[in-house]
Amino acid sequence: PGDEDHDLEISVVVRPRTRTRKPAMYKVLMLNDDYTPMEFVVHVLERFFAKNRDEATAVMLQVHQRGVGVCGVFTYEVAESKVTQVMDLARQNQHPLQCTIEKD
Ligand code: TYC
Repeated sequence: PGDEDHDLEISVVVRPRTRTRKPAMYKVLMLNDDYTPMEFVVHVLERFFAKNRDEATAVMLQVHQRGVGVCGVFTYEVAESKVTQVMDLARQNQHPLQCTIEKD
């Protein structure tokens, strides 16, 4: 007699995630062209990719000689923001500099 709710409880067993996912990472690539001054590319690498003068020069020369180089690796939103900042500054200075994103 009386309350019998106590044996009607429903158990739900939730399997824990195997692991916490790391975010997908994306490379920001700088592309060579025949017109953008080397000094401007070095400036961009220092300003937006936290490179010192030597690191920036090495990446710029890699792009100049091989056609493409890696500026850095970031989450998608950060990578996209870097590309926008580079392209905006290049456009303001009327340089044809291009950079792009590639999944790491
Ligand atoms: N090739 C350019 C020049 O000779 C220099 C340059 C380097 C341009 C890297 C773009 O991403 C670049 N002035």
